[in-house]
Amino acid sequence: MSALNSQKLTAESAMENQLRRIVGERWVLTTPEDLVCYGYDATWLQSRPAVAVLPGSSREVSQILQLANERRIPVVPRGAGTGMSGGSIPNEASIVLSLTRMKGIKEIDRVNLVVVVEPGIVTADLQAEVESLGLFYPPDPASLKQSTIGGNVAECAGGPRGLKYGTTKDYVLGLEVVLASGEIIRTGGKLVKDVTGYNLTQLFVGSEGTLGIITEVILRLIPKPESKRTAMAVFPRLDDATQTVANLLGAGILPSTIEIMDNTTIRVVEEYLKMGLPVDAGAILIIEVDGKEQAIVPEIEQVGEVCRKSGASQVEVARTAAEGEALWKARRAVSPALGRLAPTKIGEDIAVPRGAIPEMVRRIGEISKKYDLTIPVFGHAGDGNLHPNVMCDMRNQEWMSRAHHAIEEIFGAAIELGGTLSGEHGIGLMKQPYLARRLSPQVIDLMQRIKATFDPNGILNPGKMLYP
Ligand code: 2HG
Ligand code: ZN
Repeated sequence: MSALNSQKLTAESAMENQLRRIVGERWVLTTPEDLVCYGYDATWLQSRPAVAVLPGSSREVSQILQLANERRIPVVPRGAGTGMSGGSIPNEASIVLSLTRMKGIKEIDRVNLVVVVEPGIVTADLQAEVESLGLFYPPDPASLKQSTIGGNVAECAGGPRGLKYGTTKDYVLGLEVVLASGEIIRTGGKLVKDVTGYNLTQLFVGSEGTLGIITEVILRLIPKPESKRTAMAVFPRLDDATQTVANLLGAGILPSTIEIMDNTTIRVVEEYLKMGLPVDAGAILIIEVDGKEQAIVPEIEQVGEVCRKSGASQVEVARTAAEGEALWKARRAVSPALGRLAPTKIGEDIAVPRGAIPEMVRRIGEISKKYDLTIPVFGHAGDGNLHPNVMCDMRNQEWMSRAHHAIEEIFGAAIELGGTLSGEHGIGLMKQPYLARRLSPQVIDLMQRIKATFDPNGILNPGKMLYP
């Protein structure tokens, strides 16, 4: 062994020992079989960190960051690893900081309509807890049964209900954050209104772990809607389905969701779940309305009328909660089911002004033909956020090159139509090369200076979102 290598190993084991002193022996993982579990997310990217550490408190997070900052070791925060932009992929020199042990609900404050949670709580668990008290936390990323609130905040996760209720950013009122230096700060509070100084809370939302580690979140809650109705509208023509979004919103209806699945998506989910989806349709829309029972009964009828007038051949309203849930099961199964079409799935996340949805979907169709690629389209049509998925095979260079050209053109079209690179998945590693397509050099420079102020040694999730 060379002198340099043995020095490196000694330094590594000294660092591991210090981490063990902070969190306890059991919560420092170093074997290859453990580390492999901390090197993936929901993209096709993979790597392996130097070490994974699972702190149990903000104090421990603070001590870990002090150590990492002194030694200039990269720290990659991580929840459940369901991210879709490579945000939690570590490099080989990194400490992965998994926040999954910190999963408590500290308080449900029914007077102030807030819940105070640790970052590792699973989104669906939090929702079930508050719903049992008649309260509601609306953001519903498709991964909600696995994803954690810390990750949702760091990526500003969205989901179908974004249309009526907004996304994670609209519910974060306050945070506890550990800075790169190890200092622990608090922003915001249990306040609906607060304009005291810069809005640092919102600066951390969607910052992808590059500015600080979120160790506590104060989330706004609303009363749980009394009832809901879910409908599936079947459209022979994709174009009619996309135009229906504007027709519904123009008719003065604000459903909680308008989700679209195109023909390829319908077929692949049907193959996977065998639940009787209309495999010959050009597209389906899954539309849900919620609120008071007396209000939603006429509202779902009106939804049906608008859909039929807009070209739907059939509109089926779920008769029971179980039928409604089956439709959501189908929708949430799209991502996993797409794996059947090709070995590699590059799931994009563009967002355009809603009026541009029909044109955006047409352009994706043209791009798919031009590059001879399967690009299923599904997503949150109601709020302008679409998921064209470019199907390819990372082992095949020629195929990947076509895929990358197609992605560039999809981003180009979205931006031309007044849109953006990501609506809810973040930039991470996957979209970083395209950042300058959407942000001006001045804005990127300003963001880089903000990053340097929060993290002068560049240890927090380095290389993500911004250029290093
Ligand atoms: C969804 O809406 C997720 O299902 C995943 O945001 C999207 O796989 C995707 O591209
Ligand atoms: Zn989505």
